Amino acid sequence: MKKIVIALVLMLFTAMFIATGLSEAQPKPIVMKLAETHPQDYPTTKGDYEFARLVKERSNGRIIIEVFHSKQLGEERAVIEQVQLGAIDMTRVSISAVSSFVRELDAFQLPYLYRDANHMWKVLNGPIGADIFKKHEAVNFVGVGWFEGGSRNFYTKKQVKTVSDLKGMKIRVQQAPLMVGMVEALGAVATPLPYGEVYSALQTGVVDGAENNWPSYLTTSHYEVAKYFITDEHTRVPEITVGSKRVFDKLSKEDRALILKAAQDAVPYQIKLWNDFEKVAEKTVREKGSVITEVTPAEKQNFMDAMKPLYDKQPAEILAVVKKIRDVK
Ligand code: GTR
Repeated sequence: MKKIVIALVLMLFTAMFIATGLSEAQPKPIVMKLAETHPQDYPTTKGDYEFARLVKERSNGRIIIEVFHSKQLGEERAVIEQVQLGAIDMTRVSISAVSSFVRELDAFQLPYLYRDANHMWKVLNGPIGADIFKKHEAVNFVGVGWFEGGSRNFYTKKQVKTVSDLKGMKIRVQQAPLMVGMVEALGAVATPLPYGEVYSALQTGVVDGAENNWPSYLTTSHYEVAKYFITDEHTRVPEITVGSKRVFDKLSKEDRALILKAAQDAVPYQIKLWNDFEKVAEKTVREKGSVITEVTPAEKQNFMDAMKPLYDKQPAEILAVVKKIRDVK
C-alpha cells in the first residue's frame, strides 16, 4: 500500500514537472483590455469583438483583446485618461471625447463638414486620416482604427421645429470644447455631461435636450424622457479606437502591425451592422412614440448658417485641415 502511495506521489510530481516545463515553452498570451461604453450588442461593440477575433486568429491566440463593454471600465473621459497612462490598453470612443486631448480632432467633427458618409470614409482612410493618427502619438496615444457613428441630431423634451426654437434651451453635449461652442452658436446653453448621466439629467430637467445618433437615442432609452427628435444631422462624428502608446511601444513591430491591420479589416463589418441598426433604431423609436420633426432643406440651411460662426473661431491649423477635408472628392 505504502509503495503504491509513494509511486502515485512520484507520478504526480513528474506530471507537475512536465506541465510546468510545457507552460514555460509556450509564452503567455499578450492580453489587452479594450474599454467600450456601449452595450454588448451595439454595432461598435460588435465591431470591437470582430477586431478582437481577427487579432486572435491572425496571432494564433498569442494576442488576446478582452472587450469590457457597457462602461465596465468607466465613462469615456476617465477611460481615455487611463489609456494615456497605460493602465487601460485601448478604448473605442467618439472622437469628441478624445478631442480635448488631441485638439486637431476638431477639424474632423465640425458641423456640416462632410458631404456624406462616403466623403467621411475617404478622408479617414486617406492621408488626412493617417496624419491625425500620427498626431495622437504626441500625447501618448496610438490611433488604432475608425468606426462608423452616423450623424447626430437634437432631441428634446419640448418640440423643436426650427433652429431658433433651441435658443435658451439647456442641451447636454459631450465633454468637448468644440461641442460646447457648437451648441452656444445656436444660442442654447451647453451642459457637458458624461454619457451615463444624460438619462437622469433629461428626466429631472437638469437639461432640456441632448444630441446623438439614432442608435444611441434608442439604446440609452433617452427617447423615453426626450421624445421630440429633429433630423437636423448637424454633425457626423467618427468613432475611434485609441490605444496607449506606452503599451503599443512594448509590442514588436509585427504585432503592432497585425493589430492595426485587424482594426482596419473589422471596419466593413461594423459599417454594415451600423447601417442596419440605424434603420432599426429609427423605426423602433417611432413605434415607441417619439415625435420626429423632419427638417426641410431650407431649415437645414438655417442650422448651417447658425453654426457657421464656429468655423470662424477655429485656429488657422484647424481651418487648413478643414480645407483639405473639403477638397477630398
Ligand atoms: C455616442 C458614442 C459614444 C459617446 C456618446 C456620447 O454616439 O458612440 O462613444 O461618445 O455618443 O454622446 O457621449
